[in-house]
Amino acid sequence: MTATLYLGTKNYSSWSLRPWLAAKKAQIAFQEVVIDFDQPNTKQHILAVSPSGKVPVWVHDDLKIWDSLAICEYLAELAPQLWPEDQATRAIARSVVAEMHSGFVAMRNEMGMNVRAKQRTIALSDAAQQDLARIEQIWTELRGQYQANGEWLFGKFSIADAMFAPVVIRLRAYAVNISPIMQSYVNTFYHDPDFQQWIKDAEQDTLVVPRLECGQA
Ligand SMILES: N[C@@H](CCC(=O)N[C@@H](CS)C(=O)NCC(=O)O)C(=O)O
Repeated sequence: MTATLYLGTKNYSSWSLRPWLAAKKAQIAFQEVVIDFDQPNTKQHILAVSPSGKVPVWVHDDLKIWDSLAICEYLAELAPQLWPEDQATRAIARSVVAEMHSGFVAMRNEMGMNVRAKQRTIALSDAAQQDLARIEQIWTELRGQYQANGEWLFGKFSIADAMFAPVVIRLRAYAVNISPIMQSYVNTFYHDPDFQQWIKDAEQDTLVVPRLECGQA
């Protein structure tokens, strides 16, 4: 049986986007099931497939993997090109991935991922601004170092790009100033056919979840 990736509402579910994009870029076959947020039976549906009560979840026969990074690591065992080939480079990639997975809480809370939002006005706390400055530093350093090998953070697409994909959407959703290097990395995503597919799906979805809306249109 083909694997199934259970996702949250595509307009909002940043954690779902990450393994979805990694699997698409690695051309690993899967079917997807979206469980919409904030419906009367949302929790029940998620708990039926996910021990943590959260999405994303990757289900393949008896195997369930219920965390975005754990799913990405599993996908990389099927498709090792999802991590950089060189051991030291791979360690750096894992560092930025871990930093994203465990950090940037202020930015994540104040700039919720919202595909349909465009250049909304937002007042950011100092902590969120520091998160954005750190992201600029990571992207600038990596793009400077690996640009000869391709357009992604480590040249070729890797899990690091999957982990930062929701940030790219946030930078379009909210009116924040970004450097030319950041803008060119954002453009790389919007030219990517797999990423475009997620954007299209999310934009066609009409479900509005008020608690996940941030900023002023
Ligand atoms: N650390 C988890 C976080 C997963 C998470 O927080 N998922 C959110 C959606 S993006 C969720 O399932 N929320 C349940 C809900 O809002 O009902 C991961 O990396 O997968």
